Amino acid sequence: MADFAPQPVDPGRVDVDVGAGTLRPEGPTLVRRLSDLEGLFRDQDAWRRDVEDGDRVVYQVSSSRVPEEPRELPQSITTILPGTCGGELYMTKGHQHPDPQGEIYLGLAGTGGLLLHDGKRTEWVDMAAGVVGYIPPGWAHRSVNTGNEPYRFLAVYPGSAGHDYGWVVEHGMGSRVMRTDAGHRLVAWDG
Ligand code: S6P
Ligand code: ZN
Repeated sequence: MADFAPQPVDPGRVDVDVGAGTLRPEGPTLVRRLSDLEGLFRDQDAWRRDVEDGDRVVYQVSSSRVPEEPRELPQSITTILPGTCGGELYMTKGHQHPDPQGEIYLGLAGTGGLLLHDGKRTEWVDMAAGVVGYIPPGWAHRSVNTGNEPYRFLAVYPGSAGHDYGWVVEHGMGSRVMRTDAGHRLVAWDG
């Protein structure tokens, strides 16, 4: 893999390949499998079975070359595959920005949702191509694929925001998003 050590990026154009879910010039790509989401799905027995039964890819994050450095605005495309684990829809791990700063998501393909939690309140934004989801400072966020096709979105966030995954493990996300015959529904978090 090439070395993507932080370095200043000249002004320029970034091409969004909506079909491939990549940005060019291309930075690092991160792949998250079920085994990377330990302790996050409610049904841990189902999660263990699914990990042993192929450990499917749940999502992928492809970044541009803009570094996660103060005052920069990195971009990435997340693609969440369709699927469920114990009836819970495939989702990202979810995180809080330790340095509370806003972020925007732009839906590119498929259907999904943006689950937000500030420790007390929980909000849900339906996402599709052309929709901007706004994440205010201080709101933990998790993305969910609610459809039968890959759900894909572009994220733009402050380079100094950081990513705290422990916050979600400690505080939860307020709701879980389950598959139903009609689509999906939010159910109360059970810790
Ligand atoms: C970064 C932004 C996204 C997520 C990505 C994966 O601030 O919110 O690029 O990193 O959707 O989610 P997670 O929760 O595994 O980082
Ligand atoms: Zn974020």
